[in-house]
Amino acid sequence: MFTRPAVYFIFGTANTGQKDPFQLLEEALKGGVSHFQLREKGLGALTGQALKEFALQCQILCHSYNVPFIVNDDVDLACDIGADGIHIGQEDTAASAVKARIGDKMILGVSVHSLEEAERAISDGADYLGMGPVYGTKSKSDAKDPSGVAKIILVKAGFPKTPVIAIGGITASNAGPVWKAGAEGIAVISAVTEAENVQEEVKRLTASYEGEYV
Ligand code: TZP
Ligand code: MG
Repeated sequence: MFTRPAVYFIFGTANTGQKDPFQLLEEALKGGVSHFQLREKGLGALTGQALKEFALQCQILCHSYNVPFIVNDDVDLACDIGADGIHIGQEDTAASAVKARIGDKMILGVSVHSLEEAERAISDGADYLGMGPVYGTKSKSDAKDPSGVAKIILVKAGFPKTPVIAIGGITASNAGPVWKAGAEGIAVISAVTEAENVQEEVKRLTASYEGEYV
C-alpha cells in the first residue's frame, strides 16, 4: 500500500493557482505519483455539490492511473463517493470514530507529531502516519514549527511496521534526510503544483530516494 519510495501528491483548488487542476493532476499521475489526496481548504474552497463533482472527477482520473484517491478531513465526502482513503489530523474527528465508520473498506491516515500520538493513532486503526512539517512550508497557514526528521526516526524505531509519510517543505533536493530517517514516502504540495515541468519534478522526487537528482 505504501511501497518505498511513495510520492504522495496533495492539492486543493487553493493550491493550483492559474493551472487547470485536472491537467495538473494528470501530469502528476503521468510522472508517477503513488497516492493523491484532495485537501480542499481555505478561502474560496469548493463545498457541497461542486466539491463532490470535483472530487469524483479527481477520483476517476486517479483510478485511470491505478492511484488511490484519498480525501482530507471530510469523512462524509469520502464515504459518499467511495474514496480509497481518508486522512485526518489531531483536530479532526477522532481516528477511533472514523475507523468505526469505515472499517477496513478504506485506508486511514492520521497526522501525528509525537511517539504518543503515533501510538494512539496506530491503536485506533491508522494504516499510515503523516508526519511533519519536516521543513518550513508556505502551504499550510497553521503549520507547527518545522521539526526536521528526528521525530520520524523516533516513530520508525517504535513502530517499524507502520508506514510514515513525511510532509512539509519537501523537495527533490532536500528529501534525502527524510528517506534516511526511514520514511516510506514523501507528501508534497508546492514542489509539484509550482513545478515548471510537473512530470519531470515527480520523477525527480521519486529518484531522490536513490539520490539520483540530489
Ligand atoms: N501538513 C503539514 S505541512 C503541510 C501539510 C498539509 C503542507 C505541505 O505543503 P508543501 O508545499 O509541500 O510544503
Ligand atoms: Mg485536518
